[in-house]
Amino acid sequence: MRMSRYFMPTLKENPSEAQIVSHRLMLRAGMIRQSSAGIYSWLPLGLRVLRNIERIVREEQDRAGCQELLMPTIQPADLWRESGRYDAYGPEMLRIGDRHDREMLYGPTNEELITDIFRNTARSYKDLPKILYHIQWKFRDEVRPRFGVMRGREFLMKDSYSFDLDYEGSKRSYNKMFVAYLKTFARMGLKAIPMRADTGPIGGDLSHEFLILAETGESQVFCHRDFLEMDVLAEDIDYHSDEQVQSIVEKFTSQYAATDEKHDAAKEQELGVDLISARGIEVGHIFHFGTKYSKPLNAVVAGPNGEEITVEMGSYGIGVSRLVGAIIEASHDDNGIVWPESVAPFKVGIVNLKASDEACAKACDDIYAKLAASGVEALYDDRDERAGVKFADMDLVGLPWQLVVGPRGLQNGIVEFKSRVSGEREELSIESALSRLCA
Ligand code: P5A
Repeated sequence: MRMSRYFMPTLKENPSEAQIVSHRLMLRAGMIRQSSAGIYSWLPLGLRVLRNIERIVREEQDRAGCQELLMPTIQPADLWRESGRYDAYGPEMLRIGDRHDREMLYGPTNEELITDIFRNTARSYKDLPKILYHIQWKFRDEVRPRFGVMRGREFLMKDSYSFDLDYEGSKRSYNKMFVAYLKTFARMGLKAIPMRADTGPIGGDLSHEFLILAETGESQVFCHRDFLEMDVLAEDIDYHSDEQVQSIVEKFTSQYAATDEKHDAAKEQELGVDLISARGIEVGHIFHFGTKYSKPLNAVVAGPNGEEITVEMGSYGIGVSRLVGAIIEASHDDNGIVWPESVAPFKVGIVNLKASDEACAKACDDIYAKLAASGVEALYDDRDERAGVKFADMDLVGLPWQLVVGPRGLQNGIVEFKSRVSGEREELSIESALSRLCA
């Protein structure tokens, strides 16, 4: 993408409304703009990151055997009356009337709707197990929307729902999602710690929140010091192997980790200096709630002997739009964002130091075309701006690599190749710079 044509309204000054670094940087890099409290438009640069996160989430869900569908954002109130949650959900739910005075709502989550789909389609135990998911916008009328996309009112969530015949089956589904989440967050360069958590308005007997530690986190958490050094889950998982899945879950749950609400004060004595207390950002939350929704909504299948079996369920959420902010909280410096390569909006930025110089422009055009031909996405600063402005913008936007092309280096066929993470610069021939990026 040529920056001279790109819609990327960067800001030099820190916007006064932003209290935390990720919100500041997202506004400054031209990724989002607020439309009303807790509701944002995603500008082209921000949308590229959101889509990359979505893609990783989707790939890992599919790998774990989940199937994607798409449910609507607007739901009928009656379904929520059936589960008993319509009144209980309170003012966080945006209630809407249509032209026929039918009561509708903008979905804050989809347990009722998916259970309705399931009860109208599944017939036999042979239809199980199943895990269905979608990636869809939610609305929660939060008391205090803040920190940009971190606590929005409208936000993008990946939510999955599992259906099993019995408790053992639903525990297997829960464990699969547990492992898929470890893998998903690791691919985004995040160390997300699974912690015992309160089930709140979703309900159920068992749940884990996945949190990344950050001073700006909204949750108070407690965990064993070992988690600071834990390896993120890098290996490939065979989701058909219950043993492998279970052993990974056991490894991560064997050490103490809990959010504020589930914290056991006795652990403070027991663990002593090994217990750390910190702030965390909740990027995912998984729930096992058995028949909480399937029973009132009568989601049953016929068992092997024709008997009726009420299905056992769980639900599993990832805050897709919150992750954009969370990744920035975890990865930035004084100059701006430092994107992990897996979610970066572009892999490399080409900085033309002298746009008015014909040779320089030609070399940059050529590099840009060659990268494109190899499928490498580049943000090409071809603007007629001072070098200082270009460097500052490139650092702010945080692409993993920068290729700096100036008239002096070009005379010797040399460009500068800079890593955004380490700040290291190397002088390379154009060919070797290209082959590094295309490798
Ligand atoms: C699980 C999937 C649920 O809603 N039902 C379907 C369950 N869980 S949850 O914990 O309430 O939300 C899942 C994840 O969504 C993100 N999230 C938010 N992101 C931005 N702004 C918000 N206001 C917001 N609320 C929740 C979190 O990452 C949470 O883990």
